[in-house]
Amino acid sequence: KGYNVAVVGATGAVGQKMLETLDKKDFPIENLHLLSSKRSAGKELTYKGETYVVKEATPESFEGIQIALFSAGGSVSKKLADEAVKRGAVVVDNTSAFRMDPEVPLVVPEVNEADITKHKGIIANPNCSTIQMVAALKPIKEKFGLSRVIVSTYQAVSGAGNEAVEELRQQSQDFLNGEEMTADLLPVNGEKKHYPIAFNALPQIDVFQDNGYTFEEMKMINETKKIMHDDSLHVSATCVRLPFFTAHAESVYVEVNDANITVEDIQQALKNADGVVLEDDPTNQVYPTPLSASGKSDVFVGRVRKDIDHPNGFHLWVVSDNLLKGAAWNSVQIAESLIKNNWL
Ligand code: 11C
Repeated sequence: KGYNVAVVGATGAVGQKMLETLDKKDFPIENLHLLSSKRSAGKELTYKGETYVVKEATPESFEGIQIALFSAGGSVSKKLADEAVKRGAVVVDNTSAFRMDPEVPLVVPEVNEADITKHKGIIANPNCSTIQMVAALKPIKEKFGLSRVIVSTYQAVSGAGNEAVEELRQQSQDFLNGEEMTADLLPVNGEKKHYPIAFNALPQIDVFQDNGYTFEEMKMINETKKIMHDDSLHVSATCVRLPFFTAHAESVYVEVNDANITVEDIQQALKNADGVVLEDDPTNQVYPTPLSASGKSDVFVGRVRKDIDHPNGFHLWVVSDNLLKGAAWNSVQIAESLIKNNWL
């Protein structure tokens, strides 16, 4: 038996990966509805060899829909998610619109799948850089306890959408041709200032908050505590955009609760964890990179090492495809879990 599924934001960077993932995982679909904002309506997309015309998402689009995967931006979710729920759909929302709402579970299935049971129609998919980090933190916290996390990210431009990918491509070409680079989009669409991303590093992802952190950094901090059910966990983040297309990398410093834990203990815990692949062999230069992780669903971890000074401190290098585990695959996994466990 298949389900009536709507993909909202089907033409975007995540929406396209959503379709690829549904196809690859052979998600049981009876009827597929591809929806978007007014701007992208009318475009044609193919799914399993069939052509679909993308329609503008309206409240009525959700009549008869059982599962709605939203990734068309927070304002679309705020406007239409409740309308979809009213009509009987369960919404998996890939925007930041409802993530911190206490009524809405925020889920990474490898970490807190059971939270899905508490849903009242909407389940939030966390921010991409949060998802890959908590997938790696979960086995460490479970086995050794966790008191502190300090993360610095190295994030791909596709996190900012297809237009940011195009901006990097254009600037790279211009720079190599000896021409002036123009910056219209990054670091943040609509901000007063824009800086080139090609051959650069931008320490701003999303807008600044009053406390001097960016919204991306605060997402990592707040979402991590919510997903891991631990408000006492100390989390701090610095998020940086770099000039590559796909997969976010993160340098993650953690403090565990026991000073006797070894690198091998951490490696073993990661090796046995769902959705995590340990690629850690420095003598043979084995570690994950954005290029090696691109196109794959797992979270890859390498460079596990003990802090030089702090007996409870460890450093990890965590890499994952931001559009797959960071977005489309995590959403589809939540939808699979809804079906498998009869939680729809
Ligand atoms: C980025 N992490 O790389 C962001 C994109 O809250 O879902 C994801 C934004 C979000 O720019």
